[in-house]
Amino acid sequence: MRRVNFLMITKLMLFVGFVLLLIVCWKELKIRATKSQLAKAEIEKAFIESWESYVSDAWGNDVYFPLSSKGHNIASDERPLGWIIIDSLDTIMIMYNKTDDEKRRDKFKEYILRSETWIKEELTLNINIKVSVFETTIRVLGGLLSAYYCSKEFNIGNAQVYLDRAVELADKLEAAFSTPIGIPLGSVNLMNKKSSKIHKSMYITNIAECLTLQMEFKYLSYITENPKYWNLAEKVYDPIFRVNDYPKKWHGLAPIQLHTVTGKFIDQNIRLGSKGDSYYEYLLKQYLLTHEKIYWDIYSISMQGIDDYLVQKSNEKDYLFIGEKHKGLDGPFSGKMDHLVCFMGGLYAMAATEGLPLKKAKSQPWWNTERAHYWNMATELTRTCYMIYNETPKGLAPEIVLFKQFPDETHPDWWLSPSNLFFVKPADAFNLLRPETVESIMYMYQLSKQQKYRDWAWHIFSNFRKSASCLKQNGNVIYSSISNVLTNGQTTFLDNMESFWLAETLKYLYLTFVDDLDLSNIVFNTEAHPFPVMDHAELDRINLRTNWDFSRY
Ligand code: DMJ
Repeated sequence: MRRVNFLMITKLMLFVGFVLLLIVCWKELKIRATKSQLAKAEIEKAFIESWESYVSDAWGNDVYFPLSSKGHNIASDERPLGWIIIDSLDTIMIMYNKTDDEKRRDKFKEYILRSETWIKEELTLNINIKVSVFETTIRVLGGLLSAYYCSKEFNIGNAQVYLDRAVELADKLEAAFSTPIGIPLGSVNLMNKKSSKIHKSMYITNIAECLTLQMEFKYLSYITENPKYWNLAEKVYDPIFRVNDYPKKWHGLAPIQLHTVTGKFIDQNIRLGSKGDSYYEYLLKQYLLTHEKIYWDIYSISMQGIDDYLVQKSNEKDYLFIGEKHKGLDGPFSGKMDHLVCFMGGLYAMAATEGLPLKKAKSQPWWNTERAHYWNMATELTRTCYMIYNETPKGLAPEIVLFKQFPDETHPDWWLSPSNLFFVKPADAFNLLRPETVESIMYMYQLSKQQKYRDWAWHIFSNFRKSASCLKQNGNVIYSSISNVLTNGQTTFLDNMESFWLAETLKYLYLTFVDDLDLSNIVFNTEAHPFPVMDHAELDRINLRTNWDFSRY
């Protein structure tokens, strides 16, 4: 009898314990949900502050100096190109769609309609200036195309306005491709459609510039059913691969500079930072957008090259980082890592899962050791990039770090991180409000749903608010690049708010706290402008297909 009672009491206690545990978990989930709602609202507020200060100080201008309360255009004395308005528009549309606050929704609607009217009535693309083909494509063409997509998706504004301007712009950019083998020159004059060399003495371009146009041009072909744009963008690959015996000879890694007339690589400087980064990004993203297998294959070869030549672990604490090779694959390794490289965490995560939640991806027939390796790389690299923020006095990353190569390495003039892992040169200590780390954190959260990524995003956002913003006398709160993340105390501002703060950094931060984001049916271009994954049958119907094959070289 006693025994029975004891058993029953134990069972009862276990049951009560279980119920208590459920209550604690439920409460914790509720707290997290409330916290993430609050975070969303705070990021909306930061966007509104940044946007409204721009509107009151420099509406319409391409470049904004928030401290001096003025702006200017890319070409002085010329009309603006819509750099900031167009780059920001889809972030406003996303916030319009996802905000929990009705009053704010009205505010976002107002911003959208005002921008749309400006794009329709005031934007003049027929201007007599040379513009960077790359920057204009990723920011302006990309921004117009995603505004077209979001406008339809969220039922706000007039999508046709954006598409008309996108076609007009792409038809002007087309001139850049009229080189002997179709590799686009760096800049083009929008009025007389003459392309021009971006560097004075030679026709030099870089792999990021000429191979980061493909998503935008292909999506435009898809919407307009005009293959012209697809063909222009696609034909850049073949000559470069052919004349350089690529990817075989280079293990999928490409020197950053090349000649637009011959297509030949110019030097042996290999890196995933500036001038190299988005070449690798668009290999994977084209595969995700169009499902052309050729781009998965090249991406895969390149990732193997990165493993073999550019990846290292720090001497202590095992932080994985991606370095550089300045003198070819067989040359010495440099521990230099640009902040720009931090986009790779998110890219690896998308390569592992194709945008599906990790659990679901693991049950797909295509899940294999390669995918698992990409997920591991994503986890490790994102951890490193967050660590860099965490180490500096301002809690923000510098533009470039140099990982220690030997335990006793010293550089008296450089800053050494408290963990002893990396140096920062004085000239690299600035922060431009870049997105790459929060971009990777957004992917990691959305694909794994691990709370720590939301905590990291919130921490970085709080540091931006603390050290990269200020209340001006006129009552505007502004956000600006800062000159040094290595000092304690008051910030010195660089008086510049890059359009990617609105287009990318705040968007990725915001999306980290959104609950209903499906990353398997959209692909962000390199400036965080989302395009929908293209439908196979539609591609066949319009006759948009891959017209080249690298395996025969
Ligand atoms: C953005 O303009 C784009 O992401 C580009 O590809 C490189 N990085 C900047 C922001 O840091």
